[in-house]
Amino acid sequence: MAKKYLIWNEEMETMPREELGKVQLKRFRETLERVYNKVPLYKKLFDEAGVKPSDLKSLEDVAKFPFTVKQDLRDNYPFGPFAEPLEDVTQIHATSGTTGKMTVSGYTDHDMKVWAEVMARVYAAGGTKKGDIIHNAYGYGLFTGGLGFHLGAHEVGATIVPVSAGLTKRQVTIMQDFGCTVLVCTPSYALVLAEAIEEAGLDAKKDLKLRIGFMGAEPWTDKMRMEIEKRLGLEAFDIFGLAEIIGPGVSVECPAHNGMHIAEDHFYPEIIDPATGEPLPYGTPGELVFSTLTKEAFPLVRYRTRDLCVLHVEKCACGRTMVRMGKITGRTDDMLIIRGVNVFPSQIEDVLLSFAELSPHYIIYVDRPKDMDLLTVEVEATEKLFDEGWDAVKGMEGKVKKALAEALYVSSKVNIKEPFGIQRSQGKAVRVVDRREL
Ligand code: DLL
Repeated sequence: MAKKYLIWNEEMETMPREELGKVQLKRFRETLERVYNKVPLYKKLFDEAGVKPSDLKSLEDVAKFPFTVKQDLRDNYPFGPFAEPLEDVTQIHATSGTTGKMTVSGYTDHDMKVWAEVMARVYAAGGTKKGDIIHNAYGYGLFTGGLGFHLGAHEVGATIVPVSAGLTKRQVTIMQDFGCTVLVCTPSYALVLAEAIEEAGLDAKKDLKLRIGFMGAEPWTDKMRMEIEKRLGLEAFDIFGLAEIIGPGVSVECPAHNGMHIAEDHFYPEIIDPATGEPLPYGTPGELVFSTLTKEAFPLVRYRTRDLCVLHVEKCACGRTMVRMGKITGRTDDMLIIRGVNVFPSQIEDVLLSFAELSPHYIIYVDRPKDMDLLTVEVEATEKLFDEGWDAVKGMEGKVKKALAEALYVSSKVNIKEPFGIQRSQGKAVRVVDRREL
């Protein structure tokens, strides 16, 4: 490839896989010792499963060890899973806890260095360097997005503008006046910003200096990426992470755009069959499981993320040897079962974004009138479609309904709303409202 890629840590990121395996094995053993001796939760889990840290003779033995699940963390809320005394924990984050108790993550100084390192790899993968001005619209606070991107910016020596989420009009002014070159925010908020830029009468390509975007924290499709790139005039990179493992920085897309490279020297990935827990080979879709290899305060062994994706090990054009994960196609817990058929929101997004007459804002409702599941997709018309009138909108509803039925194998109701008829989000977008349990 003609393009010269930036790699932050050549030694680790391009390490031959055999050598990497040795590093992983050594670090995995250390982590097992650490959790077994320091975290009562793991002493119990390992004893119940009849395994000891010394049973890990090769990476093939990983599958002998028990999984950790979110409920384990909730049962030991807040600090039970920590392996270091609280006085050595220098930063704490937590997930929102919308589906139960918050999950709390702790970091020692060493863990903060690991986080800064993996976030520097993220920034470099997209070509960020000293001289870049980063507009950080991820939320600052207990959410790991804002502070994770902040930390990495210092590591690469770029200038960080800690805007955080909200006050969208002001964000546009800041981007323009400060000459921001890198935008980091959720993909749904990137679209909100694109709209605000257009509303202000600006053309992102001419009036702004954005070159690169790192979008993540929620699922998005490649079609959504193209839409964001076109409207914001930047190259968008998918970035993945979760608070339990470190926050953003677990994996990131490189300019080859064929998956997200996992920082495998710090996070050990596996794919399992979500129903049986059996490990699956590379190339097979399943649930993503991570073990941390270098974390001190909050190490995790075989943590079930509930995210669904595929891992690829074939060499990448960018030179990195680290495994790539495909886009998250859904979660084991956001998969909708509609009249017995498995439906993922990403499949619906894919169909909606293939229509130029629709704008990429949508929400999915599931109801159960008369004991029968009803899937309703609400999506916005573009100004152009809306101006064509009622008949055009109704005709389009029929076309979308047909395309959805072909892609999902279930029928749905489609409501096309007026422009701005769907509520905008500032952080992670709520795409699915399942009203069946309510
Ligand atoms: O969302 C960390 C993050 C911040 C990642 C900023 C990227 C950018 P949590 O709040 O713990 O952490 O949520 C983790 O979000 O298990 C996935 O279901 C989802 N998720 C995160 N990144 C992506 C992505 C942050 N790129 C949960 N694509 C994860 C799809 C993502 N889903």
